[in-house]
Formats: sequence, structure tokens, C-alpha cells
Amino acid sequence: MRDELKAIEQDALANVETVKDIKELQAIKVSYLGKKGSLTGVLRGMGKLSPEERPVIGEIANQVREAITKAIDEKSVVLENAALEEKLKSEAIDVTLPGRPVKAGGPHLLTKVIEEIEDLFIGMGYEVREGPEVETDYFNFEALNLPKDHPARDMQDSFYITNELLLRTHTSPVQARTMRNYKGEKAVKMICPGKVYRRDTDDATHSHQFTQIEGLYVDKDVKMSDLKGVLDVFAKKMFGEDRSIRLRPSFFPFTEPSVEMDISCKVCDGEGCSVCKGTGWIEILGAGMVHPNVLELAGYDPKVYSGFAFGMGPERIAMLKYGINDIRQFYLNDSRFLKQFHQA
Ligand code: 2NL
Repeated sequence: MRDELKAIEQDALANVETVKDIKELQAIKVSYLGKKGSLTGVLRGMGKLSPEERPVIGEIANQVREAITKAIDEKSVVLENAALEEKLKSEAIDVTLPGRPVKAGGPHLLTKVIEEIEDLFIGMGYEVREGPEVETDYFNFEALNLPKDHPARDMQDSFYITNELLLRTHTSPVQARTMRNYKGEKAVKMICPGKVYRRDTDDATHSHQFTQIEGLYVDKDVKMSDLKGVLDVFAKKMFGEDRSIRLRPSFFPFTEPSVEMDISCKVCDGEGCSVCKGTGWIEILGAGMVHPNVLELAGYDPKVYSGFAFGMGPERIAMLKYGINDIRQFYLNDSRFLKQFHQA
């Protein structure tokens, strides 16, 4: 029996020595030390031994078990370390690989056009002013010569919060507020960019929310020729020095007289084409001399002060300048549309 045990030990140690992975090692452990293992089998036969032999063989059996167990445990550590080493090697990150490029955003085309217009007027001495988008009926309509029930209010139907509060339909209330703050005592030279709202059904040329830039110059002795000069500079700076302008009579409740400004068509140079619908001219903005009622309501004496005002839609300016045919493109935030103008 002693020889049998020694043979098992040698056999087991030799197997452990050559084993290559942890699963096989587990199988070896079971085959020697498990319930049906060869060492266990031998130990079961100990009952047949004499009382003198039993402790001697028992001790040898324990030594054999310990030797096998120790060998298996040591090998297990070696194999586990090797497996970890292998895993680390195969999952290693190559920090020298180039990173994924970060997509850079840029200002929205509308923002850029608005800032370009702002810069242009700042260069002519205008202040940039902003005001609330939720306005009172008074500043949005009444102060601009649009009394309650005036039919011209229908053209600017809006979103009402209460009977007296609404989303502004134009940026003119910012100008009315500024004049009021200056108490009719000093000149006003300002532009006001911002979001405006109208109750409209969205399509390629209409939106219930859009942007506007209005300008106002009130001083002693401001004349219509001053308006024409400023608009001419604006048109040439914005659309090219070779553009010319024309003023056509129009109507706005807050100006008198009122005009519409066109620029000569860049595509056909005034000859008439599909872009200008055969007229040679493209409508850009509305303007006029500030109505005496508007000056008076803001605290300016219309016998002493006069002024001009104009209003334009930056969306329309951008559409003409960059050949965009649907106003909704500005608000969809489709990066395929937006990124075309990051270089603009
Ligand atoms: C247009 C026309 C216009 C004004 C806006 C204005 C403001 C004050 C007094 C008088 Cl405080 N007028 N603004 C004047 C004429 C035209 O806008 O077609 N805008 C897109």
C-alpha cells in the first residue's frame, strides 16, 4: 500500500507539472483527491489494515495528499497569473493611435447674418438694444400708432398671454421704450435685433417665429434723404458695391411717408430674370419717416424732432444672400444644412 501511495504521488506530481490550463488542473485535482479519486480509493482500503499498520500508512497518505494539494495550489497560482498576463496583453490599449476627431460646431448662419448687420450699423454710430419678447399691448401696438381695434392689427395677429400681454410681433417696442427712457430730450440712434412672433401658418416663406432687425434715428432735422443714404450704404455693404437701391411708396401705421426698399438683382443686373420675377429688383426691407403720433406718444415734440425707421428680416437677407429657398431650414437644426455655412 505504501508503494501504491508513492506511485499515486509521483504520477500526480508529474501530471501537475505538465498541465497547461486551469480547467485541466481542476480535472486532475478531482481525479486524485475527489470522492472517486485514486487517493481516496486507496484510503478507503485502509480498513483492512492491521491496527499497527494503520497509523503508519495513514501518515504517509496524509503526506501524499498534502504534497499533491500543495503542488496543485502552486500550479494554480502560476496558471492564473499566466492567464491574466495573456488577457492584459490581448486587451492592451495602444495610446499612440490617433484619437477620433472632435466635430467642431459654429455660430448659426442667422446669428452670423445678424452680427454682420449689427457691425455694419455700429460702424455708422448706432447702438444695439434688446428688450422683452413678452410685451404689453401698449408698447407693441398703441405706442406705434396702432390703437385698439385698428384694422392694421389684423396683419400682425399674435400669441396672447392675457388681454394686455402678448409675444411681440416686431422689435419696434424696444425702440418705443428707448425713446420713452430718453424723455424726448436727446437723439436716438439704435438698432434692435431679436425674435418676434406672429400667428401664421408655417410654410417655405412664413414662420410663426422669426427674427427682425429694426433701426431708428431720431434727432433734430433728420430727413428722408438721410434714410436713403443709410439704406444705400447698407445695401452695398451687405450685397456688394455694384448694387443700387430704389424706394417705392408703401404703408406702415408707424411711418409717414412709408417706403419699401429694393436692390437691383445680382443675377441679371437689373435686366429681369426668374430670381427677380422679371422686374430687375428684389425687395429687401420696409422703412419710412417716423409718424408724428409715434414721436409724440414717446415724448418727442414732432415740431422739433424728426426721424426715420426701418425694419428687415435677417432670414430673408440670408435667404437672398446664400440662395436658401425654405425659411424652415433655419429652425430645423439639421447639421447638414448648418455646417454648409460654417465657412461663410
Ligand atoms: C418691415 C417693415 C418697419 C419700422 C419698421 C418703426 C419703429 C418705430 C417707429 C417707426 Cl419705433 N417705425 N419701425 C418702420 C418701417 C418699417 O418694418 O417690413 N419689416 C420686416
